[in-house]
Amino acid sequence: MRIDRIELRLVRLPLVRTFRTSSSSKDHIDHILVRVSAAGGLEGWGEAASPSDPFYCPETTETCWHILKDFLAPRVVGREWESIDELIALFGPIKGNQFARAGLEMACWDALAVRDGVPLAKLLGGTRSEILSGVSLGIEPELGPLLDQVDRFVDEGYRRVKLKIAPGWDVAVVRAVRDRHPELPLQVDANSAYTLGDADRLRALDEFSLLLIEQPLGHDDIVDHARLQAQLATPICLDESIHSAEDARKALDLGSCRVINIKVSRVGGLREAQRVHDLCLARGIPVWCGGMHEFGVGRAANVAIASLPGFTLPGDVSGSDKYYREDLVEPPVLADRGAVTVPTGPGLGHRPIVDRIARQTLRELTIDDGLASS
Ligand code: OSB
Ligand code: MG
Repeated sequence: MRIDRIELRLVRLPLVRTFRTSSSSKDHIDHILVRVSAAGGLEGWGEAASPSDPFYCPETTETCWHILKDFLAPRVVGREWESIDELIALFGPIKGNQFARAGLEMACWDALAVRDGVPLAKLLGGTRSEILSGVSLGIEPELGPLLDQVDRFVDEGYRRVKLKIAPGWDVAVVRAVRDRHPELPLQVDANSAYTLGDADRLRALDEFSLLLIEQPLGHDDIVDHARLQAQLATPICLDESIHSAEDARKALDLGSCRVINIKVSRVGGLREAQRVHDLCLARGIPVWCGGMHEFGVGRAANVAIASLPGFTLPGDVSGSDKYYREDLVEPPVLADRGAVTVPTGPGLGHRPIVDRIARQTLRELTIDDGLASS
């Protein structure tokens, strides 16, 4: 395979509802779509799903643009590779910048799968025909609107609910949801808002039979998480701290978590996501697919990876109507009673709607033979 041209597009979509976490608030999402082209009209699509601000992780939309434009794309354009591992080898000494890598790698996986006429899920080793999906609900100004959303998504059949928490929006909120839905599979996500000094407060969550507590402590920590896990009955799940299968191994060896949230973009792509999955499967650690409010392209990749056998917990890959009035792919990714069908067509299995993407594009750039042009 040889990619002759890489197109980057900064695309904006308004969210149907403002989304607040312990560290940020958003009413629209800017992601970079990556389109790779090869001989014979072959193409592939990817999505660099970085937040626009460095409040979840150090990367931003602009760092992704920079790394894609100046380092990743020029190393790939015009070069021959056969397997994804050979493609990744072209990235060479570039460190970190997982969201940027994931965007380009995803487009190359899609191109490979389309060329070979196989669904991306199959190429990745997926075994499921549908994935189980939950919803992630942001912090609200008041309890009422949160409870209304919980009721609505439970009615729609979503398989579990995740509540964003922060100091001051935690025990009472979880109690209110649990009182209303005693049997609901429920979990919480702190996005690094606590410290070890808050262990008593976090232990107070043990009485609500939560599936897990996601990333209570520092975004880059696995040591204090091990100390905290030893004091909690509820399993800790790591998100922000895990950027690779090596990180996952170390966290599991230390006892820092009992569950891992696999995000394709946070670990730098589908290949590394497979590796984290394989490690966890071998060690009996349940995983689930996290999300970054992906548009249809990245969402389709999430569906594909979540079809692997170790994804035994419902993920954050909800139907795109939870986020966007109109998505950018056809058919849209939809959940039916909390299940999303894994497509059987070649590649991502959801076709990008090019004119809609063009309408939502804020900036675009083409890289061919190593040179950028707007
Ligand atoms: O921590 O999982 C997170 C969204 C943006 C940044 C971080 C996170 C999230 C979510 C929403 O929880 C996941 C989704 O519905 O796509
Ligand atoms: Mg999280």
